[in-house]
Amino acid sequence: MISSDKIPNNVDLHLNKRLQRALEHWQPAYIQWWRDMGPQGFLDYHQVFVRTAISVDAAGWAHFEYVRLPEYRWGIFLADPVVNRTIGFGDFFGQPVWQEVPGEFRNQLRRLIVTQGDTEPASVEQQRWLGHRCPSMYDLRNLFQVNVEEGRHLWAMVYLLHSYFGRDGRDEAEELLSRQSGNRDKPRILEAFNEPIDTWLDFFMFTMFTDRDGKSQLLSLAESSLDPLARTTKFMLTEEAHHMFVGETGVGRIVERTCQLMKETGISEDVRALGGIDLPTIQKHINLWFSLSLDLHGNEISTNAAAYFANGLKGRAEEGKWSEHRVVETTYDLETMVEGSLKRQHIPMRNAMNEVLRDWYVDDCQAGVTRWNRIMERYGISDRLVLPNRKFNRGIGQFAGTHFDPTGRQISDEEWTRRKYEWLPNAADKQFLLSIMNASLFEAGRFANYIAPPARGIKGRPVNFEYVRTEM
Ligand code: BYC
Repeated sequence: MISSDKIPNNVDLHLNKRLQRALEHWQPAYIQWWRDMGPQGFLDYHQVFVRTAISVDAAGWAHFEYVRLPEYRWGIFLADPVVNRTIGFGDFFGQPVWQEVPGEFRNQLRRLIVTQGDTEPASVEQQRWLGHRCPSMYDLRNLFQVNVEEGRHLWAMVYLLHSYFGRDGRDEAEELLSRQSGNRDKPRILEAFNEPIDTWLDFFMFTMFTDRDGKSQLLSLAESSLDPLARTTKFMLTEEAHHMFVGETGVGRIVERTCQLMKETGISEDVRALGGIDLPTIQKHINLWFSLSLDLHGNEISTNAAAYFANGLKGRAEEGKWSEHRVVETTYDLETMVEGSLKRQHIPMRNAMNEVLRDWYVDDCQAGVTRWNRIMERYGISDRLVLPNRKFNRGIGQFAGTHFDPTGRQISDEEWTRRKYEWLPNAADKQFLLSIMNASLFEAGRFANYIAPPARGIKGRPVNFEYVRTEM
């Protein structure tokens, strides 16, 4: 059960006074960060209908109430331990999991936890102005739910840093509040978390594609030999699912509205003239956020990934579904770049673990895109949305520095420069989106013209429920 302490937790924090004091010392800095970098304009006079964890089992943690955002009960929640759990992969396969950090893996683990932790506040920073352009009260509430849970995920990583990494961990926890998304001098660690998210199309694409990287990375960390890391990330995954729901249904509702506008006026009519978002613009945003999120899986050939796997620190998604867990002999048939040309190579499977996770990720994304296409099918529209080839627009890994079109055809620098904005959003696209999102629709039950209402509301409430209320 979760305590009602100053820092809600299910880790018996009160029994470890030193840790409790350290976290209580970090807490005001966190709240200050939330005030400075969290959802701007909605911190003091609004109450939001959000869910808060009251226990980690399926029934107990989804407790809903109106909350002022700075008073959200962020805390430390770990999934229940698995009795006699053993390491599921790598060189230590079959040995008991670790409850403490082994000295020889300290740096690797710290690095993984810091990288994971850094993405959480980054996403809140990226999204902090979106409330002023929300398409409905329902969507505003979903944005804030995502934001408070990303804040909680930061708490999850800070708990691990404080508990297991001593002085360095405390320093890292402070650094997590001092880097800033998009800041030239102190940027966030991974590139996709420095991109601005100032339209709701970007937000939905981010929660669809980038939060899904969150899912694949958390699934692989949930297999970790460091048991507290595995249990922490396991509970984070239950929260992550809602974020992807927001992204997938958000884009789906935009696609649906676009289909309606296309039907109303004849298929070839320009949807933009009617204040909707045309399919080519939606496709460009898929191209952008999918490729940025592919980069988040790291290099196709990675000695870091091989070491993480060997040491049992970070596995594959759903490791239990694989038949062989040491992975010493097998190879991965990988497309690589050699002196500017594509070449297939067999590389040791452990070195390809980033790519193995990326395979899982691409399949999971494809399932979502297929569901969007069913909406168009239902409306009798023959256009289809697609994922670009995974070599397209890459900034990390084998294909960075070489250009490919969305079908995966290698192209020259000149063709890329000339045609880039056929495939990716340009300034005019951004301006158009901002023009149809120029004010917040803060009225229960009303939706912006470019998005269809959801099929149902939150937690049995109607779609026109007052999901965010203003205090008088
Ligand atoms: N941007 O061997 P490589 C989420 C660096 S999202 C910039 O391929 P590795 C969320 C790399 O650091 C999930 N730099 O790297 C979603 C290394 O640098 P050094 C977040 C990059 O370690 C939405 C060098 O390139 N969780 O939760 O195998 C909202 C060599 O690279 C990037 C995690 O990421 C990049 N994209 O793979 C909120 C899990 N990629 O050492 C939250 C933890 C690579 O040479 N992180 N580099 O200076 C990891 O597992 C790994 O760090 C990565 C990178 C998979 C990210």
